[in-house]
Amino acid sequence: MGHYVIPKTPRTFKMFINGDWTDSKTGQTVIRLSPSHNTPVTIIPQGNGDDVNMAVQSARNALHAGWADTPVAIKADILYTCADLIAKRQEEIALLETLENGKTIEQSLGEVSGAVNQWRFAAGAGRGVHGASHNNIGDNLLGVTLREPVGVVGLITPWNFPFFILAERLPYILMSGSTCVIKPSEATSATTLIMAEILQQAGLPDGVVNVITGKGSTAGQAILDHPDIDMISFTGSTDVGRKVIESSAKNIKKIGLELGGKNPQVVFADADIDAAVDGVAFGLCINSGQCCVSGSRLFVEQSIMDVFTKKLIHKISKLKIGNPLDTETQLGAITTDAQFETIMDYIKRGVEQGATLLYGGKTLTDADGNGHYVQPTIFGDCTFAMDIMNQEIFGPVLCIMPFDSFEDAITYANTTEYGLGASIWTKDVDKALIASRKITAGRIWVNTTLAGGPEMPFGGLKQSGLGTECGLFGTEEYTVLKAVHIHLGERDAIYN
Ligand code: TXE
Repeated sequence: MGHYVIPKTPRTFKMFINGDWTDSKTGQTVIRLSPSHNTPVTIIPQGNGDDVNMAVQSARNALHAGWADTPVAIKADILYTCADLIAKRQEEIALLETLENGKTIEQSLGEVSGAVNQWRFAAGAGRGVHGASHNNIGDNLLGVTLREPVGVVGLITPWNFPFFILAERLPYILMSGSTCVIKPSEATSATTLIMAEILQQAGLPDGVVNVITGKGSTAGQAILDHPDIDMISFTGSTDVGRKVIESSAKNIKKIGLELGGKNPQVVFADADIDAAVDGVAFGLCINSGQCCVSGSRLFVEQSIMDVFTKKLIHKISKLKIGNPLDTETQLGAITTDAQFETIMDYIKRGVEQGATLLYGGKTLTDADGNGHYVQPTIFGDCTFAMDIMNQEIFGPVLCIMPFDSFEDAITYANTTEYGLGASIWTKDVDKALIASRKITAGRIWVNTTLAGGPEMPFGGLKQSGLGTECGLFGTEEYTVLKAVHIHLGERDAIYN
């Protein structure tokens, strides 16, 4: 057992608007219980449309007051200071993340380090964003493209990786010169408010970043409906993603979406089986399966199906599930009651629709009856008609299906409306590269899974999203392009 403990009293937070720490206009708050311990851990203001209006106004003012025109070197210095401050507060941020989210403390610590890496990378990468010149469009015409900030961004984030997903977007938004209003998930708002404290301490001008906490249906929807927001960056469910698209119809705002996934793991018979077993187990169990790029469908070449399944079950049966504050724990709690019920409902439907439950399927609590834990669960005899095979479950539930040929493996991997991630396990370089080309997914891994860093861009294909985050594209995402046409020398009259 590590040294992490639940604080005796819940921590109270305020929202952040125009550099001020404030309650919501209605004064309402919500107490967040740790999903692992059933104990109050944070008290968060419940903002709504009035608070959103103030935040949008302050983001608009800050844009015109000079953030857009601040030299990138100054912006980058603020981001580097943020990175240092995040690193200093790593333990505090990780503890809050685990208390609100239920993920293991080891994972939270790793995500805070990953966030530091993102803030540092974005600071440097964002300085290189530039337009181009066109010197070949005519003797007397020179073209120049200008990249400009998109403007005020509404950033809506989910509960599965609250601090890390923020770090994949916010520093890039800031380097673009845009300003923003953030609405974190109502279940996990604390670490976003800590990020606002850090930004203020690092010298970010008032109003550039504002954080409104509250429900998706009120505060979130008010952001979507606001006529003075230029772009929505949304990460969450496909259903709310559709609402974001609808909201764009009102004022034609730009949108960036990262939505669900039903990601294939494809294991060929020539793969390093033990490495693939470990990768498949990790892809299934990370964040208790509440991960958009979880490997939730496994396609295994028929000749190794039995041995692979046995080894996989053996591996996941050894994983330690329980109190996420214990540094030995490998699977923490399911974050929300609603998500817990969704997962258990899918498991029930899997059995009802004829899949064979090969392992797991049970729920666990601690000795006091607290906590929503779900055993990693494996289903065999799956068909594409089953709900568990074609819908995002967002829990540690894996569907296995054998394949006979390379062509079948590709067809099966692509039999989904989603296109977020895919992993391919083989020692044959041709198979690996051809499969990488043929599988439709924004992120592909070969002989590994969920590896990466801020240098690599990502985005969802098909119904998994729109736009590209991180890498050298991460800042461009939050810009617009303007084309300037410059006439050189004397201009011939068109009308004589
Ligand atoms: O997501 P929501 P939920 C998937 C996953 C999960 C399902 C439901 O399959 O089971 O979504 O999770 C805000 N206007 N993912 O219900 O509701 C909300 O407050 C504006 C995949 O929690 O989409 C939160 O801040 N905003 C995913 C954010 O949207 C609204 C991560 C996400 O919540 C809103 C999370 C509205 N009308 C869930 N309604 C991923 N891609 O990683 C809600 N929100």
